[in-house]
Amino acid sequence: TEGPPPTPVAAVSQYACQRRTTIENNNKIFTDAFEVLAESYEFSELEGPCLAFRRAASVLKSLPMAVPCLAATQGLPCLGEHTKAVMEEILRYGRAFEVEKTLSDERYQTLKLFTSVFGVGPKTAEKWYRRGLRSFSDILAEPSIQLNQMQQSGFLHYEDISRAVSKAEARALGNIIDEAVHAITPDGILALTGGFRRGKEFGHDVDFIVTTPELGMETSLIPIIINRLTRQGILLYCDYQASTFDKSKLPCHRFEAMDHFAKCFLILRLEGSQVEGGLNSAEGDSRDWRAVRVDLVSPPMDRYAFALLGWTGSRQFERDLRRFARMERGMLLDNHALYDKTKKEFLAATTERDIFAHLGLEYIEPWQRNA
Ligand code: DCP
Ligand code: MG
Repeated sequence: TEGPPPTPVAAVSQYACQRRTTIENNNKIFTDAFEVLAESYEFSELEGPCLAFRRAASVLKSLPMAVPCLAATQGLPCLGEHTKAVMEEILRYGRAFEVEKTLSDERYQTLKLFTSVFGVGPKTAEKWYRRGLRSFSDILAEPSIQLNQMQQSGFLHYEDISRAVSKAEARALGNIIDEAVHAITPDGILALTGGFRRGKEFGHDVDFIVTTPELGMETSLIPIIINRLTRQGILLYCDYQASTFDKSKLPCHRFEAMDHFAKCFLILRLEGSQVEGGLNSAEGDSRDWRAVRVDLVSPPMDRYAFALLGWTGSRQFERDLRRFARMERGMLLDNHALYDKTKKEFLAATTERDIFAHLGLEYIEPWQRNA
């Protein structure tokens, strides 16, 4: 008895850059669980299992429907024994023991709390935890702790900057930066990047690229913008990092968290009157302004496409672009350039499409990069 031939299902790639992942996540119950475990492993500096859970979460995010049973994960990449065991528990009981245990773990809770402060990374959080500190008041009452400028601002504006930034607020900030850029140079270029470029409704900050068509002119852009924001009285915090970009040292051989372009990490004061529909403020907060985190990066124009691709994210999408380039194409990609190791040459690009084409990848739209 011969049934109909099985319908061929397009295989899901192990690389996020060969999948289309919108903001619609049909497997949130699993991916939230995986992200808790990934973060917990990150706090313990166990990179292997951390990455495994991040990859598994990313694969499930790309699926057009919720996984109904473990059998449905047949043939999916990046799902190992451990991830499948967690999924099975969630399918059966609606939750997984290991995740529950992690969420109620004092160390996890404390490190999560401490790293939620702007300027506090896992290293600092761990150091404070080992000294027996467990709350913000513990930290602020400890005389031997010297907070740096960034952390002081992080605590000062904690309420505001830990609340999500809305799309309308991102748009209002875009107007402010756009005005500054064009007051400086009429042919200045401003582009929204990060999560909002991927179509997210909310973000933890707003990311922009600012540059000029004339090579070299972009280096003065951020300092002038900062000056202007200061005069407007809306600059609450500024960490400016001048460019350390050196063409002769291209490209970096490993994934770097930071590139070498001029950039600044800001906290800006946003007025409610500037935001269509008003501020996303806490209930009972009668202020007509809020503090928001904004990042600006300023690559030279001939690096624009690489910077845009690198700052649009998501992080997992970026990781897999670089991994794909290295493993499948013998190429090195970072936020500055693409290098072909076989041909021993740099591959130029003026658009993101050029970079995908050099890599032999189908173009993935920004809103499909929510891996
Ligand atoms: N980025 C990266 N690796 C890092 C930091 C940043 O690849 N270590 C890139 C990818 C990110 C983008 O920069 O998408 C912006 O960084 P954000 O931390 O602002 O991340 P998102 O904008 O994606 O998310 P959020 O909504 O939390 O701001
Ligand atoms: Mg962002």
